[in-house]
Amino acid sequence: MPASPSVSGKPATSYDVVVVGAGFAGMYMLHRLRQQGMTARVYEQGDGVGGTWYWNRYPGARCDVESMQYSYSFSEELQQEWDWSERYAPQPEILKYANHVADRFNLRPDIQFNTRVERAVFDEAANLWSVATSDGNTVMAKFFVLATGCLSNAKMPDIRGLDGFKGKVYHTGHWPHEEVAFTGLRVGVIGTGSSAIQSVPIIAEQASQLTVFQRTANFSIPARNAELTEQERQSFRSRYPEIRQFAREIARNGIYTEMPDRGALDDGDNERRAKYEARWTSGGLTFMSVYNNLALEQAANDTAANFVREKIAEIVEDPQTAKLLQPNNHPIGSKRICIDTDYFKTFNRANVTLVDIKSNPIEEITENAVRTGAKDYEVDALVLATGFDAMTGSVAKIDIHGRGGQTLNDKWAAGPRTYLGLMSSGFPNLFVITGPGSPSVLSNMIVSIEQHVDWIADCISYMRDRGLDTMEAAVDAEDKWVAHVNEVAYATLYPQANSWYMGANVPGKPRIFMPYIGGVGPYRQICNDVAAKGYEGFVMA
Ligand code: N01
Repeated sequence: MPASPSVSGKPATSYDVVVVGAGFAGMYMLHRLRQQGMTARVYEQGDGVGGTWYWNRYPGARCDVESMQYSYSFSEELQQEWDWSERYAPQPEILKYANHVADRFNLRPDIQFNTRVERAVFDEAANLWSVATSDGNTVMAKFFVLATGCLSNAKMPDIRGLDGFKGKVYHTGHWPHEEVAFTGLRVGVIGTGSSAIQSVPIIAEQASQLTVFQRTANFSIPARNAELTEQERQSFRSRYPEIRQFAREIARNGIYTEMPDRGALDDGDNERRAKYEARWTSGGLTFMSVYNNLALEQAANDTAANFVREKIAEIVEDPQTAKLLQPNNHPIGSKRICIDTDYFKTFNRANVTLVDIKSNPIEEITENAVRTGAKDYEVDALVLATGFDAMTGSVAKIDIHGRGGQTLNDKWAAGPRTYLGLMSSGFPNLFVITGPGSPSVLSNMIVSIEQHVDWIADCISYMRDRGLDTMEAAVDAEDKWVAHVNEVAYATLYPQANSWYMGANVPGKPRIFMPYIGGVGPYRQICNDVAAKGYEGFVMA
């Protein structure tokens, strides 16, 4: 066996498990491990818990999954006692919740903040991970768990001159902690994904002039956010057992909702329109659940896409702007559908301009303007709502060496390869929470996080009980899983879009559909079956 590279010569402290990230995944992982009497160290690069909700503090940031469902279910007391104020929780409230969880379960003593994990090397002689952190320390751990998040590596656009811009530049995924005041400023927003769609209406109210630079128009459904009444909260809480079970086992995306029993073309025009209208009025992500074939058949999808395009034309007063805002290059839902509060209406404001950078791309950013082929747009501040190097970006930032010194980045050079999205062969005892090849971003993240954490915790306990040292994905099981993930993805319309699901938003990134689209219920069943069969497809020693 070739010797593994060593990380540093310093004496190491030892833990059963090292976890990277103190977002919702890392926090629950720590809680479960401690319940099992294991020692764990969580490293978090921010100075607080909350992950996504720690970093994404842009105006209007809120979760697009309803608050009563976008919450932990592992503690009955927690879910009964926490009061969500609105149908969709705003970022500060979700962050407060994350902090509450950290305090309630006394997690902080085992979390080291302001520390990045930089390198991790599997020591084949000792069957231990050697983990080097940005504070210059190295620790050893039997298990190494990546709770690094799927949308945590903010992507700066590669635009000439950006560094020379004299005004302030903000990325939505890296927003300052202090209040950002746009009052009286000319602001440019680059990008029109979920982050822009949430922030544009708020920035428009503050800025003297807002220019939105759009490359690709996006489908968005009204959120219909509202305060929750105590009665609504109570009604939800009393039904939690049924709601949580449905979300875990039946709903494809981990969200409790009515399940469609027919396809879009099974209804006549009037009936179909009435159903879309009802979902448009009730608002939210479940718009795509009106019919059971919207993600599968182009003709069915067109009916929903046309409905939304018509709505945009109704809302936006200037016909040319309306046309530009109507998505026309991907099936509805094949990019993560957005939900908004008054996004399209914002373009009726006198101080808001939409610039089509598809036909006139941004050429450069000057000291005080965004320059397209057509003209210079003067701005005092720039908001980059340009998204993330999704799913693999934060994993790739850690220099991970598995068996034989192979790096995970080398292994994943042509796209991520995992078995069940949980492990990658050649990297023993390394687990990824909501990794590529699992439902993750196609689901209510907290449902998927809890499922993975429980599975990993049970697996670690199984190994401990049997005195096993290592576990890793078998190559053939991994190959079959990768093929299966691809097969189910290509049976849908999803791969048609240039989405971050496909890695298409990062130049040079392999074009692979990364999440598993088979649905959280079937996926959970597969994972449970694998465990019940003594972790079939994994090699344990
Ligand atoms: O990022 P995105 P996001 N020049 O990648 C454009 C979750 N989320 O932060 O489509 C010009 O969706 C890019 O254009 P194009 C949610 O899962 C959830 O908005 O590549 N433009 C696109 O318009 C979401 O899907 C919530 O042509 C450039 C935009 O920037 C995910 O996070 C809220 C460019 C990026 O859109 C990511 O959303 C927010 C360039 N060089 C986010 N580079 C909720 O829960 C990129 N763009 C509500």
